[in-house]
Amino acid sequence: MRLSRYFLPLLKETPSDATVISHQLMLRAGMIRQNSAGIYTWLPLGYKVLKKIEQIVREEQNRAGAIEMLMPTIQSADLWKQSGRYDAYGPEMLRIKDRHDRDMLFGPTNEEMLTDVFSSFVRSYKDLPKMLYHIQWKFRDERRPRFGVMRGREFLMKDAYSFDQTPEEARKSYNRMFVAYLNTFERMGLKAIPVRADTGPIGGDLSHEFVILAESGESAVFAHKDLVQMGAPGLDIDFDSDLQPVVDERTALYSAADDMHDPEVFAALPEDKRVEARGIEVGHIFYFGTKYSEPFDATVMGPDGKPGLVEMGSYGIGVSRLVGGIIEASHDDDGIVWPEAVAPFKVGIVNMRAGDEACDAACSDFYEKAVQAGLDPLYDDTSDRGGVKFSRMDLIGLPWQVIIGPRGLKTGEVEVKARKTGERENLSPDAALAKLAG
Ligand code: P5A
Repeated sequence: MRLSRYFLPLLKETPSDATVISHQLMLRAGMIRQNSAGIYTWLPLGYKVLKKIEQIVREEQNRAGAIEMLMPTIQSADLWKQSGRYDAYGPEMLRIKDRHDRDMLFGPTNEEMLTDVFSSFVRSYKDLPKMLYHIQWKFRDERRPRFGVMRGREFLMKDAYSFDQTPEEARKSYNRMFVAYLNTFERMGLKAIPVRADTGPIGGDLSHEFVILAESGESAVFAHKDLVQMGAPGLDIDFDSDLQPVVDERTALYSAADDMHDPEVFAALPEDKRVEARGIEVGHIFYFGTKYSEPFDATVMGPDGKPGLVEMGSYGIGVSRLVGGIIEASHDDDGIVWPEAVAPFKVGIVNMRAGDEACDAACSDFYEKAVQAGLDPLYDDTSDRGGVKFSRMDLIGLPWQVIIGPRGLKTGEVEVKARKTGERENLSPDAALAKLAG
């Protein structure tokens, strides 16, 4: 992409209503624009990151055996009256009337809808287990939308739902998602730790939040240091094997969100093993048994010929929240520092003297080759000053910068800068391309 043809509306001033760094940087870097409180337009740069995060989430859901589908954003209130959550959900639910005066709503989550769909098709235990998911916009009329996309009113969620015949089988589904989540967040360059959590309006009695540690985090987190330092199981893990030991290894170590925190147990840990921090909840998983299968009469015939209610769980990832969360975890004084896996472009090319024939030709050549090599470059071909170009590149945080100017051209070299470390290297254009493609 040539910057002169792109749409990258940067802000010079930090908007005063943005209190956390990720919100400030997303606005300044032209990633989002607020339309109403907690409702955002995803500008091209932000949208690209959102899509990359979404794709990683999708790949890891598929790897764990979940099946993608798509449910609507607008739901009938009848579903929620049937589960009893229509009144219970309160003012967070955006209630809508259609032209026939029927009660509709913009879905804050989809337990009811999928249980209803599922129960109208599935009859036998032979059809289980099943894990279905979609990645769809949700609406929650939050009392205090804030921190940009991290607590929006309209936000993108991946929500998966598991259906099993027995509690034991349901626990296996829970474990699959638990492991898939650890891998998912690690692929994004995040260290997300699973902490015991309260189930709130979703219900059930087994639940974990996945939190990344950050000063701006909304939830208090308490955890054993070894849990915080533990790596993810890895993408080669067999999801058909017994995952309980993998989950046990982590859940045996103390961890809790604020609402599940037990000060006495925590205090019993060795002092140097206690981590008390703030966290951003990027995922939340629930096992709630028959809470929704009961009101929707979602039963399957067992091997003994008797019908039984299906056992369910649901599993959420805040896809749009992650965009802010990753920036909270990865930035410096100059701007965003994207982990490569989610970067909007991999390489930024800076033309130090746009208008100079030799410089333009060298840049165009490098740009074309970078496109060919699949490096997804953003080429700053504008006539702005060098200093402006450098700070813009640093702000938007692409992992690599290639600086091409008249001085280097004399020796046949370009300068390659790593955004994260600031390390610079002079290389021939071909060597630079090889390095970046490697
Ligand atoms: C699990 C999937 C649920 O809704 N039902 C379907 C369950 N869980 S949850 O914890 O309430 O939400 C799942 C994740 O969505 C993100 N999230 C938000 N992101 C941005 N703005 C919001 N207002 C918001 N609310 C929830 C969080 O990452 C949460 O873990």
